[in-house]
Amino acid sequence: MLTDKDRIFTNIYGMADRSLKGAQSRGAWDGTADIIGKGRDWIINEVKASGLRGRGGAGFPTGLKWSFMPKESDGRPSYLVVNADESEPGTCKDREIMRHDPHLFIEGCLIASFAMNANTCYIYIRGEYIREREAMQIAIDEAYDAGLLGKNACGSGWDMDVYLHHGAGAYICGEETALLESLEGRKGMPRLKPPFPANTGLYGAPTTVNNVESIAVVPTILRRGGAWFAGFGRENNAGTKLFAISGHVENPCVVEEAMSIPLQELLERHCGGVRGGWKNLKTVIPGGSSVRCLPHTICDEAIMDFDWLRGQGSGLGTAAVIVMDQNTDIIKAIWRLSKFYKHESCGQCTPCREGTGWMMRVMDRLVTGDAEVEEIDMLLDVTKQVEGHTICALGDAAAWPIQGLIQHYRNEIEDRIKHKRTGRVSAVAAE
Ligand code: L3W
Ligand code: SF4
Repeated sequence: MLTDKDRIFTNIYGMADRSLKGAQSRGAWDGTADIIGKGRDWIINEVKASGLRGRGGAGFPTGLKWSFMPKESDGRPSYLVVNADESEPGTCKDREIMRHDPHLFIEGCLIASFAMNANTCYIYIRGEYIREREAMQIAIDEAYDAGLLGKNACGSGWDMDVYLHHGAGAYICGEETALLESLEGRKGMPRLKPPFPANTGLYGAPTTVNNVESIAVVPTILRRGGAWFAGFGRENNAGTKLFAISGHVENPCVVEEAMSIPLQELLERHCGGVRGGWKNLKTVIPGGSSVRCLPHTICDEAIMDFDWLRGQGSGLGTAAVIVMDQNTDIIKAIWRLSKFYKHESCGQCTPCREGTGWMMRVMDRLVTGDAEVEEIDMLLDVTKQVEGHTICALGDAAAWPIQGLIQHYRNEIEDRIKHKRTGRVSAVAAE
């Protein structure tokens, strides 16, 4: 259980002053030049020791990712690119950092850029985040005016520039290589990996792409020590974590908690519990929309971390916890996600381009009950044809929610088809 003194984001609800002065009074930019003075290897080793895993969805170890960057330049520049294109349905944690604690994030950009030998950092911010980009630009300007960015940033001897780039509203630009394409001025379409960005990234140069939260926690980790951060959560699932909880809870919120907190405790401590009580819970999508849902029986024991949720066939993803109570039409909820993924597919690979359309059209029929029972297995088969057969993770993301629906709620789908035949379709499904 996290106490206030353990929290990294002390202004997540925007109650305090987010300006440079306010941020400094809460500890931001404290001893930054000294941290940089300890050198690249020290920073990367400390981030490795913290156990920090990427907060954008995949959970790749951050220190390890940084260590892939070349130590010496081969003539090409190195870049840090921060993925602030937060578009995963249900996810709004990076938004709160950028709105209310932008200086911690910018300080993290400086330290991470130094650690990776990058003099330039691009922040790719979601196009719809207009207030957030205003807050970020004000904070960046304040940091330049105070000598914290630019030439000899913070008096550290390191030159570093930060540029804020506005996205234009495509979900796929949150995929790291589509983001790089978009940043280069092209249509946001994922690239084949390998090569990974650490070898060939922005403008063909070594690049690390990190999520906003991954970068924003770094200054505090380095001030308090990697071992401090590693002390929260479980082995391989360390640290504090922002959870964005939405749906059928009394008080939806974004909250920083220790990794591996039980789901029930998370909802009851911070959200006033499930609407109508824990017994009224039907299902939870624990990690943004791109993972399989957990039925009530599993929610009773659920631990909110990468490995536990992966072990259940789901995932922590972006830690956007979408709660649905017994009144929810789960078929319709997953149908809506199918529509989203079909719309957001960039269309360059066949299983995703054709498969998302197929899946959505079958879901169209399942949601109204106008399908044959055999189509459930056919749909499952289509999801398996898409999963693992595409250039980027969007194909998997479209397949997994449907697989979760069929795995846990097949009876409900069959009932709807049978009831439709007998003229008894629920009011919700018929809307
Ligand atoms: C060098 C290797 N680098 C992996 C790097 C790679 C990337 C990171 C993770 O994200 C997730 C999905 C959803 N040498 C490397 C290497 N890397 N092996 O590590 O890579 P990967 O491929 O595991 O995942 P990914 O494709 O980057 C997919 C989640 O993202 N998701 C969520 C999207 C939305 C948001 C948001 O709104 N904030 O993030 C959508 O699918 O959970 O697991 O940097 O280069 N050998
Ligand atoms: Fe584009 Fe979908 Fe292929 Fe990703 S999986 S590259 S979104 S068509």
